[in-house]
Amino acid sequence: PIEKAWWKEAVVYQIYPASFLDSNGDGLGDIPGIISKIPYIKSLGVDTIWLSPIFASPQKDMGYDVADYRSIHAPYGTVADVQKLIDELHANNVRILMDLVVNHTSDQHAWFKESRASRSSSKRDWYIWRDPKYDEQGNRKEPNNWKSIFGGSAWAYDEPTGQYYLALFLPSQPDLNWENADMREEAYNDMRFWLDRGVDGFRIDSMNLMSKHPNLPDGKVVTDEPYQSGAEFFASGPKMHDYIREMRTKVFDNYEVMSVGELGFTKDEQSVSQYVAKGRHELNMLFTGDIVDMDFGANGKYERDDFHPRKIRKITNMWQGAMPKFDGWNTVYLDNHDSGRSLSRYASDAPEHRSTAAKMLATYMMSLSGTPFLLAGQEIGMANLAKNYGAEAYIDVEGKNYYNEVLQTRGGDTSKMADVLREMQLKSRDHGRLPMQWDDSPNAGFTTADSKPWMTINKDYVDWNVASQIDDPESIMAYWKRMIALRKDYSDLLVYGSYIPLPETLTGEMVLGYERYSKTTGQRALVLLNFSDQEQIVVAKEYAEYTDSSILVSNQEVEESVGSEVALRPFGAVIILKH
Ligand code: ISL
Repeated sequence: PIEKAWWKEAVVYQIYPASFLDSNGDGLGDIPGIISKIPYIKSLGVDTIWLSPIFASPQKDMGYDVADYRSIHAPYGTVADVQKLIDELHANNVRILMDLVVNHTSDQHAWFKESRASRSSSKRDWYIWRDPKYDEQGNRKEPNNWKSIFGGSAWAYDEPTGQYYLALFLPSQPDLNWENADMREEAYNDMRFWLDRGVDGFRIDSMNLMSKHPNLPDGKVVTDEPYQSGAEFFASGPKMHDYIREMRTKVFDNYEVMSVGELGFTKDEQSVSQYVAKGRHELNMLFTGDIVDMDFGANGKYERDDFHPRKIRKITNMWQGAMPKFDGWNTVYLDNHDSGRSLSRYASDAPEHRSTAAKMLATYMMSLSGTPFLLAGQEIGMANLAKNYGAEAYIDVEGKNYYNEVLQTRGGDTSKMADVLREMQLKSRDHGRLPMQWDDSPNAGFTTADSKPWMTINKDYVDWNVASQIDDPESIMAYWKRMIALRKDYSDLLVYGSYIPLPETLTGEMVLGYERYSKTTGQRALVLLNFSDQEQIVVAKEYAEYTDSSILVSNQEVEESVGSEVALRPFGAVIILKH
């Protein structure tokens, strides 16, 4: 049987600090705002929060560009405020994960300022500097053809010292050189700084980009664009596992740390297993990106590719099946601050379906093996900005860069951008960062009525907000609370039980179905999730053993006892427990 652990049973609530609650009317969420909502967080039944970065930062990438790991972005509060947050969470038995962004820093970090000061700086080698190349005409060129994840070259030229530095995200986010042992030690000290203050763990940003291929070779040419991905040479590089093990033995093992690595580009079972297989002594769990990429095109995020339930079946079956093979553990999530809301992309935010669809997704997340992470707002069915918002509503750098790149190729003609806007309406990172909708007062109770929120507030807050759901037993929020409680009550089955996929031939292509089984308790459950806006009938003949079983939970009206057929209404979900 799977070894039990608190971090396997945890239910994590992701808070995007800028967007949770503004306590001082400056239009930006803050730490005191989060502290004031601890009773609310607790009432949901979640027991851990993950805070996206709150550190001192010029905010070129919303804090994923850290200028000082030991101080707090002033509008969010102070280190003392964060200490109070940690202590009050702990007093309520809620743990806290911080976002650890150590693949890169801000160019405003003292380390980088020193590094760029001169070629002979003692910190020169803390970042990745290379001489220019020159073409036949003698024009200066980047050291290789890698493309930045946010567009353009992955190299930025530093005029005064005549070299390029590597920056896989923005030019203002230079990549650290993990080969340098002094740099690693300083990063470990910063981690200890927060662990000593009681932080319970880290979500490690862009974790598998920390080790690059030492020769930084050109990426494989697959497009006719000037820059190519190059990810094969910067993701899960040769020293990746050495670094994680060192971080573990030197830092994490001295505390009770929960570690969650963000894995980009690495998708195959074999490579993934190396990060979390028991016995490797590396990470507790991972975010593999495939679940938030299901409607991305083959050539990039903003290329059209419709979601189909077959995709979630494939990814779910793959990871639920893989982890037990190597005694690994994973996360379960559908939303984060880098994506559109799953409700709008994989289910439906149409008024007639919204509540049922949000509950169906909750049923999915709470009935799988792995540690669930929900993004604040999921519990009230927050959705993407609607189609009638124009380009100006989108402010995130990734989407904006892409929009402007395409706009340029279309001669700056904004009337030709409808296709791009359509994709942004589904996938822009802004949707995951919309301010929390607390009530139906002006500015949704996120900030004072007369202040200007940092980010568009979705007009649908009038109908979809915390206040309108908190006392309604039929609400999405009530359903989430029930699901979270069920997961705890049935942890042998829902957290630790085995996962048995149901074939598409049995469920039909629009329904995701699986069984959970606990050897320890003998409990068995059938989970059926309708990912379509049509009624679906699942003939569960082969599962006749369910005939006299009862409905553990459902988002639709169902009989206490089912026969050999289960009728799922649009976006219907049901968990049937065999006694
Ligand atoms: O956001 C993405 C696609 O839209 C991803 O490619 C994302 O950039 C990647 O998963 C890494 O994300 C993390 O690091 C970035 C930061 O911008 C993201 O917010 C963060 O989650 C750089 O620190």
